[in-house]
Amino acid sequence: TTTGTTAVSRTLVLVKPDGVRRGLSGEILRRIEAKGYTLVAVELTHATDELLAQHYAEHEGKPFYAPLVEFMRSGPVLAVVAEGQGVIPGFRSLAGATDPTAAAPGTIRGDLGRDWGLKVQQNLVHGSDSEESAAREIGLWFPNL
Ligand code: RTP
Ligand code: MG
Repeated sequence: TTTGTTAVSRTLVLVKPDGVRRGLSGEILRRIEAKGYTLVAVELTHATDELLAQHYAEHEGKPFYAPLVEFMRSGPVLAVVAEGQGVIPGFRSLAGATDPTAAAPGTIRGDLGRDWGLKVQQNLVHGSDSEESAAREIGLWFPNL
């Protein structure tokens, strides 16, 4: 089991522009807090091309890269650092599968995500996928933390 002795860590969560536009920022923060994670930093920000290029460097060259960056530039995002035991995989469990139609009920994307008529990139949230990604992404979005 991963409970009990799991180290406290931090993850970067983004409420993407669709989530902010639809007024779901509070609901998403509520789910993070209700799980027992602590909010360390929260900032509403309009991401620059430069920041997004760094954030999504692993996806550069993929067919969905350009539409993804364009979508992420379409409005403000809520950048969040959340802390807790096992928060990196834990938040990914809360978020659910990348595709909102496949995401299980009970998850953020499963309960709230709408992908009909939309592209799969409009899936409400981002969550860091490893300790290395979390450290790198927190440094990009919160250089003063
Ligand atoms: P995230 O990074 O946003 O937490 O999501 P993820 O790990 O589940 O997905 P990832 O594979 O890292 O992809 C990053 C984001 O790119 C968009 N995407 N579009 N086939 C497609 O059109 C496609 N595949 C991925 C999604 O917004 C995904 O969250
Ligand atoms: Mg990812």
